[in-house]
Amino acid sequence: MNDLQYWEQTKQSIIDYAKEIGIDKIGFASADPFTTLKERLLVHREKGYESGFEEPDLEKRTNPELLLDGARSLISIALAYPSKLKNPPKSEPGAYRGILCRAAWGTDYHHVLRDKLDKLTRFIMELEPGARIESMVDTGALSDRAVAERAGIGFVGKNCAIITPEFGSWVYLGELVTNLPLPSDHPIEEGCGDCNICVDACPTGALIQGGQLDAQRCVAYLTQVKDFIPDEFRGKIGNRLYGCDTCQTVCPKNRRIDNDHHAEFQPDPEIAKPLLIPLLQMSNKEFKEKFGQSSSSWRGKKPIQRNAILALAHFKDRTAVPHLERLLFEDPRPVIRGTAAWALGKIGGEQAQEALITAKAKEASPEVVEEIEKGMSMIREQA
Ligand code: B12
Repeated sequence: MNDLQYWEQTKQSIIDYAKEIGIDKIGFASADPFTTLKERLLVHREKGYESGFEEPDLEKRTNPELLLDGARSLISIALAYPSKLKNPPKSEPGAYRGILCRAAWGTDYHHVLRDKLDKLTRFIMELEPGARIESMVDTGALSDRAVAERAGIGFVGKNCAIITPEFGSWVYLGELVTNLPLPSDHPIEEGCGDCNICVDACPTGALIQGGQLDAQRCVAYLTQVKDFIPDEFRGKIGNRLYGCDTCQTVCPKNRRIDNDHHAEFQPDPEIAKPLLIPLLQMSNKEFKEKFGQSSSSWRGKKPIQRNAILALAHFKDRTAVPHLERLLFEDPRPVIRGTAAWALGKIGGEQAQEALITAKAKEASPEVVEEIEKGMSMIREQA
C-alpha cells in the first residue's frame, strides 16, 4: 500500500466512525491559510461590520498553522438541527409568546458537537498515536463556515450560511485541525444564482450583497447585546427573544426540510416559545433552570428579558402594563427600566401614561429619563 492509499484508508475509517457516532456530514480539507477570507475580514473590520463576538486576531482566524504546529488537514463536521416545532403552543392575547431561534432549541450545540469531536479525536489517536489534534466549535479562532466550505460540507449562501444539499442551512459546524496529511474533499459547486429572497427579507437590511453581513444591524446580533437596542431596530425585533431565523426560513433551499433525527436538539416548546410575562419576573435560579441547557443562555437573562419587553410592545399587550410599570419603578437595571418605559409608551393608554409621569419625577438615571420621555411622546402622538 502506498502513502496515498494508506491515508485514504485512514480517512475512510474516520468517515465510518463519524457516521457511527451520529455525525451527519464530515469533510476533509487542507490546512493552508485562508488568504481570500483574510482580505474579506479586513474589509469587514474596516467597514465596521464585525459583531465583536469573533476572534480579534485575523492571523489566527485564517491560518490553522498558528493554532496547531505542523497543521496539515482540517476535518469539518456538521450536525443537523430541527426547523419545525411540533405542536407549537399558541401565542394569543393575554398569553403572548416569544421565540428562540432554532439554533438555541434543545441542548446547547456546543456541548453536543464538542462531545462528538472528542470521540472522533480519541478514535483518530487510536489509529494514529502520533497525531496532534485541536478541536473547535463556534468559539474557536477559525471561521467554521470557511472550513466547512473548503471541506465540501456545503456552499456559502447569500444569507452567509453554509447550505448543505441534504439538511439545508440547518446545520451546526465544528472542526478538527490535525497534523495528519488526510486527502482533501472538493468544495460544492453550487450557489444561490439569481435568488435574492433572504437579502430582501432581512428585517433590518443587514445582508449586504451576497454572503456579507453587517452584524451591527443583524437582528440575531441585536438580540444578544446587553445594552439598549438602538431605536431604529426596536420595532424590528418582533417577538424574537434570542437570535433570528428569517434569512433561513425564507430560503428555498430549506423548503420542506426538518431535521428531527437528533433527540438532543428536539425543543421543549415551552422553552423554544415561552410565555412573555413570566419571563419578566424570572429569578436567576429560574433562568438557569429554564434556559441553562440552551445556547441562548450565554449572555445571561438580561437581554432575553429586555427582548421580552420589546415583544410585549410589539404585540401592544395591555395586560402587560402593570408588569412593565413594576419593572419601571423597581428594577435595578437601567436597560430594563428604560426599555419598559419605551414599551409603555408604545402600548399606550392612561395607566401607562400615569406610570411614565410618576417614574419621571423619581428616576435618577439620565438614560432612563430619556426613554421615559420617548415613551411620553409616543403616547402624545397616539392621542
Ligand atoms: C460572530 C458570529 C455571529 C455574528 C456575525 C455573523 C456573521 N455572518 O458574520 C452574529 C451574532 C450576527 C451571528 C448570527 C448567526 N449565527 Co453565528 N457565528 C459567529 C461566529 C462566532 C464567527 C463568524 C464570523 O467570523 N463572521 C465573520 C464573517 C465574515 O465570517 P463567516 O460568516 O465565517 O464567513 C463566511 C461567509 O460569510 C463568507 N463571506 C464573508 N465575506 C464574504 C464576502 C463575499 C463577497 C462573499 C461571496 C462571501 C463572504 O465567507 C466565509 C466562508 O468562506 C461563527 C462561529 C465561527 N467560529 O466561525 C458562528 C456561526 C457562523 N453562526 C452560526 C449560526 C447558526 C448563526 C445564526 C443562524 C444564529 C441565529 N439563528 O440567530 C445567525 C445567522 C446570521 C447570518 N446570516 O450570518 C453557525 C452557522 C452555521 C451555518 N450553517 O452556516 C456558526 C458557524 C456557529 C456554528 N459553529 O455552528 N453569528
